[in-house]
Amino acid sequence: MYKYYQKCMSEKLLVPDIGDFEKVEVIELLVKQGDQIKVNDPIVTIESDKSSVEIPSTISGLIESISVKVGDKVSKGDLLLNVVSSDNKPVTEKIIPKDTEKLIIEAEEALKKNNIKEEPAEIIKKEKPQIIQVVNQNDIDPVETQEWLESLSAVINRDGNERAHYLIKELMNKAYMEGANIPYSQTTPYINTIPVVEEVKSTGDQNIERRIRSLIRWNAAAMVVRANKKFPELGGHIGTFASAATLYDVGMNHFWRAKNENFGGDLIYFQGHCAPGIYSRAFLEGRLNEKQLDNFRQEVKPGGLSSYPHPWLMPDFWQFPTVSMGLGPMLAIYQARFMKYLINRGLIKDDGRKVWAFLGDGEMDEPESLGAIGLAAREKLDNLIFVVNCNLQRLDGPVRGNGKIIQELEGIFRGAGWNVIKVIWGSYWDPLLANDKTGHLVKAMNETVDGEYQAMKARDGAYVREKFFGKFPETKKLISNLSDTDIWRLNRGGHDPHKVFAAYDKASKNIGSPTVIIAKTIKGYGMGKTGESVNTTHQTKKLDIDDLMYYRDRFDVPLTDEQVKNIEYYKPDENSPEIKYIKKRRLDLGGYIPSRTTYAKPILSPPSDIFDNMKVSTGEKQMSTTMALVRMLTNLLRDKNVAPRLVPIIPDEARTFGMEGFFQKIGIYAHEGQKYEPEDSAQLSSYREEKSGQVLEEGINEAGAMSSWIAAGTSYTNHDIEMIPIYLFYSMFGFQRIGDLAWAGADSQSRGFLIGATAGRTTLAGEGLQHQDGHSHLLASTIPNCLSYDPTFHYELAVIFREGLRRMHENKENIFYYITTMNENYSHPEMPKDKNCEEGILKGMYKIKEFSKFKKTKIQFLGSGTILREMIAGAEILQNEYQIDSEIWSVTSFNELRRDGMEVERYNLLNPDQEPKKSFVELCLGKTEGPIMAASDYMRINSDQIRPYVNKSFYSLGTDGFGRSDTRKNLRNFFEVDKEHIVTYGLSVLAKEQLIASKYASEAIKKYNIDKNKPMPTKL
Ligand SMILES: Cc1ncc(C[n+]2csc(CCOP(=O)(O)OP(=O)(O)O)c2C)c(N)n1
Ligand SMILES: [Mg+2]
Repeated sequence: MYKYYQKCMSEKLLVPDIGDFEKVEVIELLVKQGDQIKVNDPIVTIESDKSSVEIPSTISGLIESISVKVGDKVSKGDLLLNVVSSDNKPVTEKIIPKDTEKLIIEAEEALKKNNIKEEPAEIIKKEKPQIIQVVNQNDIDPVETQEWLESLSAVINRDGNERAHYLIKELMNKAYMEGANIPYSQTTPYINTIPVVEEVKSTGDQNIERRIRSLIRWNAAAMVVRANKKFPELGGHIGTFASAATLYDVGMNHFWRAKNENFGGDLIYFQGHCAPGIYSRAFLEGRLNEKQLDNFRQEVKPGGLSSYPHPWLMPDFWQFPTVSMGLGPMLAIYQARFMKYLINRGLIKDDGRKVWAFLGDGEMDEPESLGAIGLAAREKLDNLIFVVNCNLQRLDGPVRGNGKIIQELEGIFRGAGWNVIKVIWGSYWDPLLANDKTGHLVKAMNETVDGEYQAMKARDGAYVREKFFGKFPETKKLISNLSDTDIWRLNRGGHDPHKVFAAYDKASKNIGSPTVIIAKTIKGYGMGKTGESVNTTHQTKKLDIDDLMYYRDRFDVPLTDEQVKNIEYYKPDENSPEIKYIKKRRLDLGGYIPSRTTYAKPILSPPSDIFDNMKVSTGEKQMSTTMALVRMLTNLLRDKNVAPRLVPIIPDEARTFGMEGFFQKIGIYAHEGQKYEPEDSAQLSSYREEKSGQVLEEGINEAGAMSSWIAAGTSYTNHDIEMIPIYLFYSMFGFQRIGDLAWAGADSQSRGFLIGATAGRTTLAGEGLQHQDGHSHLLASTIPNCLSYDPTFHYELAVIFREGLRRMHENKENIFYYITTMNENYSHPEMPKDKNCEEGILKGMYKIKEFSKFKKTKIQFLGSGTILREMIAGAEILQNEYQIDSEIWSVTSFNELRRDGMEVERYNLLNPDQEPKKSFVELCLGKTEGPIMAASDYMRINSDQIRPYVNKSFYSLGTDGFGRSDTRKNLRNFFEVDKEHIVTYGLSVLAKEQLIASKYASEAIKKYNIDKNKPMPTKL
């Protein structure tokens, strides 16, 4: 830490090391003479052209005098304040930040003093004994091998597995030191991870649980078949849940605790295609009725059930949207991480809640599924459990026909540092494995590929006898006394409630790492010849009568043939042991799951004066809207309601956005704190990591940052605490990169801010094609509950942001904001005094300026973002050089204007007999004079959106085409949105409207060297 005070009558607080900056402006004094201050109280805010930072006090005491005023330029070492210290301890001498060079010199001196001679260590060349190494795998001394194995067994029996593991590790280390080539294996044999003797037994009533599970299976399948019988176009899936029923049931009956007044609740990410199974259970639990089941996938009329988990459509039921595969795993990881963040920041209590995510084995091929598993291990997320349902099939065919998905996943997860539990074989295999003295059964298991495993379950016992056990005489012998039916009964681990229970139990108790349970199942389990383990299982949504009969018999569902033919649901009486049991289990676990509730208190919006400094002109001072935003966030961190709830999320761009001041001020979240002294520890903006840090610095990981944003934006329901996530991304790498996550965030009803920083195709000058964003507003417009704004001036930003806080976090509206901010520095005017200005900013447009000297010819200019400034400049030229008047409108949101326009238009069409309503665009422009010209730093279609709502000639300019690096001036010329093009096109438009002669435009084309033959920028 920096300390800058010197011994004297009073203490002096000096400007600390502020990095590379000199003569930085003081923009705010946060204290006054006579104030009592404490260590860390902010004293002044200083601002360079890139960022603003508060300087905290390092002394407690009474301010005797202040030596700086707003507008002063200060550098390191300048005097800020004199303070009469209230510290009792004697004032120390000036403490100088650690000087690395000095430390090195001292260390070298010490070395010399101790006379340590740096002599080369004696290299002892050991003669390697000349032994003949047998390269092949054959055992050259089986007796010796047996002795080693017996010793190991003795250790396991006497001292347990841990000790055996330790000894093996030591042996391997020793062999490595001696130069042996240690075989590296990420995988273990193709058998269950938990040995039979260590399996914790379920206390549940297995018979009753099986009956319940059978009914859930039946009703789930019936729901899909009935819906498709009625409307074959509806679709649906039976095979996925059929393979996963046991995996869900064991969790529901024994592990997953619901949210209630005493407990925050476990969070379960259900695999999207399993939705029918989850509804089916809710039906037995009495949460859904038959009518609702019959409306599966028919949501337009109220009361239908959504095809997949969609919180937007079933807001009291589903918590997490998962059906876009790959998003669930990632969202679950960041959810678990955010839970720890809230705990470590002291915002929620640690009551051992877990996040469970159910995933398909095919889904694991999505890069996102595995993309964040390293983070989960690094952050020691032992509150996270993945269950990968390995039914060996995806939609078209096998997941890994030629390999083994379970082994592959084991290696990947173990390599990443996860606790891996494989649940491959069911209990019927236990005696066979116990009798496998020669190891040939395990060998056959290891060597059989998934394509074969799948094919076996599509056939019968005789086929398995021949193809699998027939591989070796030893395995053939093992099953010589089993019938084909017995062989067929040999079950897979994921269908065995005992094995699943043991795995869940172990996963729940694991400490220090996330757990993945990799369970082997059969796709379409029980569906018979049409649907079980065949390549078409995934698409099967109809079962014929024979299949239905087979399904009923297989699971002993008590329905008559007639009832089966009618595909009736089956729900036992309320007083039946099954219904009583299912309800009791959930009651004991705190309530029903899934369920979406919220008890979060609103966050009171900050008083409007917190933004008052953004409503006055910045005068000479130039700044970008990105910087204005950071200034605003710094102000917000002074509001006691808002400050603790802000979650700034950054994917490694804090310095680009001038946010490095936040590192010291609120710290970077790091679950282990900071184990090192940062290189820049002496500086004001030092990289400070802390267990209770507030900033989520995600590294170069937009998808991860977005997942954090969703976790924080839904904290009001998942943790009953309203948080305010603000994810600042490099505009192009935001919406475009994470579009599907943004959609999931919207479905999840996330509340918060997305900031597309350094935005605009021509405003982010040097970076080029892949950086310059000219379309993110269009992407944002595709999301119905996303409000997007492209402000130009700091007061617009302040008004929009405050309204966002009010609507989302005080009013609890399920909307979110996308705001673009830019990195072009300019001065910002005072907010217009017009009382309707704020309303206009929020609705999308307001008049910002008018040139009306000549009262002859007029044009309406509509501009957004930095291009608004080009318009103002162009309008000035038109006024001064061509005597053309204009009105200039700042359009903060074409998207919002279009939404309003659509709604009003629809109303008018539906109410032909009523007085037509006016859209906001029409209210603004209806009575104005002259044609309209709109422009933004985005594609023309951005402003074209309001074209239908103006009954005048409308022209638009924009930045259609690929970006490229150059200066802003050249880029705006290239895309034809600079003031010269605005003047020229303006004149041309007026000529076309026959308001002026065409010669003016022709002259302007020459004057400004506009090349008529240059192709459209979209073609360049
Ligand atoms: C991102 C994405 N791509 C494609 C799909 C379409 N789709 C739905 S299920 C499925 C196969 C799923 O296989 P798997 O993950 O193994 O799940 P299983 O049904 O076998 O449990 C596919 C391709 C989707 N839902 N999401
Ligand atoms: Mg699968």
